[in-house]
Amino acid sequence: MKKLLLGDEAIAQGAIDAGLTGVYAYPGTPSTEITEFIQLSPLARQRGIHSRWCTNEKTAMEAALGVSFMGKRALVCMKHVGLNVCADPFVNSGMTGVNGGVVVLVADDPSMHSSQDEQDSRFYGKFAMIPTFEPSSQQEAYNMMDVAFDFSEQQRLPVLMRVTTRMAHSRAVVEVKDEARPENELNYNAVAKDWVLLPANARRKNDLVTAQQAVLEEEAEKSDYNCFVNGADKSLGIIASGIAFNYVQECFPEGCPYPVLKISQYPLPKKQVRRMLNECERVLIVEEGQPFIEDIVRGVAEMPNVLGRLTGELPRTGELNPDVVKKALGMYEGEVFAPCEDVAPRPPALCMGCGHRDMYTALNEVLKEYENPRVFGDIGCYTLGFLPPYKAIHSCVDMGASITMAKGAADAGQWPSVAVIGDSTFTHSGMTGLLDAINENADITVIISDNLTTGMTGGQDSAGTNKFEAICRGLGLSDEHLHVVVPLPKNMPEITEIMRQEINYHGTSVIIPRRECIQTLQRHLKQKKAQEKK
Ligand SMILES: Cc1ncc(C[n+]2csc(CCOP(=O)(O)OP(=O)(O)O)c2C)c(N)n1
Ligand code: SF4
Repeated sequence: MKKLLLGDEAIAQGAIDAGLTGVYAYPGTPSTEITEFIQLSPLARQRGIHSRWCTNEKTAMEAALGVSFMGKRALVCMKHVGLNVCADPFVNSGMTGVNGGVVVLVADDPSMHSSQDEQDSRFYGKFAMIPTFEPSSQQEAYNMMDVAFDFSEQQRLPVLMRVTTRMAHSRAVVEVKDEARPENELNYNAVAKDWVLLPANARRKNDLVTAQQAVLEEEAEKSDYNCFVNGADKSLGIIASGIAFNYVQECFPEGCPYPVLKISQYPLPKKQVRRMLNECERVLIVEEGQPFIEDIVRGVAEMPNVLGRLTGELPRTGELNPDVVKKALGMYEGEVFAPCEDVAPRPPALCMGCGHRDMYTALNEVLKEYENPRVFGDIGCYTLGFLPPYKAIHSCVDMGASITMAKGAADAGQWPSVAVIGDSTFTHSGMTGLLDAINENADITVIISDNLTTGMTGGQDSAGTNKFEAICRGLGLSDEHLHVVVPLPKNMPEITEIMRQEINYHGTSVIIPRRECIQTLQRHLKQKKAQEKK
């Protein structure tokens, strides 16, 4: 059967068809649509496939390991920076290995369309000694999911599958199977000595996994996803990985005259790379993200005939596209990404009527009264409070950093020191920092701007909805310094008074402005109306 699917949807369909038991994920562009597709899939519902959002990427990875421990198949999805958050279970899963298959799908975002850095997840695969797959088309992403689960069970290791924004967010026709595989049966093959990483067990596993790297490399040499396509003109050879292979193909609609080595499975198939180096005068390495393959191939000897991002043939940073690749091949002279003069720039802004607006209006009003106030922001729609007209925040580093940075600044002598964090970000990574602050009664005011959803990534459920006051009390905050307000213009006098009072209190306080995101509110109202009509 043929379907028109986003790369993310092809991955999701592939996982369902491979006999998935659960997807465990925290939203993050460009990976969010994978879990959303599974949530809406009739077959996934019928089979009871787990698809509820997790609190963060670490809880997602650990739950998936639990599924695997019981012999079943789990998919973990996240954006690239999420892999930092779940690095501890991810790296250690290379030591424990798996029982049921585990695929960790990470969507990288070169050019940082909606991210704070451009990290390349393939480094994590190498570092954790975990085999890595990198599909070059939507069809391959679909097919690979089945192969990746089988490979994971065969090698008893998780598989990291890395995609990038264009793969995740572009559509293609994908041939899908008519029937999904059944789920694995529950089994008790996971043995405690593999999973209890006491030093004696871990050392044994470390030796085994290190020795297994040669097997994984052999598998990569044989893999159908890595292939050497010969060409008559040996003045140049091209090594292209993942979606960059597609870009190379687009440059040569009549067929490429040069030999091309396509890489979609790691560890790097070194024999095939050596063949390319031996047979061709120069080798151009085309890869999306950082120069991961190029760095290995050039090595410390800095082989002068190996070209790519490190030598300036391709840009050192940012996303590739067929024009950039054509330019590197000397086939295109024009300006790449020439700005279109007819389109006026539209800086992003908070929606009209958004509660974060009223929160910032109140905060700015109050902070005018102080000398050198500092506001530590976090990641979500409310990060836009950095831009005019609010210009309200001074930092945004990673999820949860607002509270801990505000505490560190207060430790350093800063006052007023204010943290602004969203509800989903607070449960993702802010709660532990608040406990640190409360334990030392740090002189900070924390604003948890609660819009009852995970707004920035499209309005997914937020793990802590209806629980924030209880969480703050449970962490030890006194009721006297815990306030809930409704961020609306008519409530400005009350909100500003509470903010002023808590900033002047020299200890930890929390203010929760709570009003539903306008976008999810509209969606909920529409759904309600539709239900009433039925
Ligand atoms: C580690 C990590 N995971 C996921 C994301 C993607 N992401 C950016 S903001 C955000 C959630 C924001 O939700 P919330 O804190 O409730 O604020 P809102 O957008 O609703 O205002 C997510 C999931 C990220 N930037 N970093
Ligand atoms: S999506 Fe929701 S939270 Fe984000 S700016 Fe719009 S109204 Fe505000």
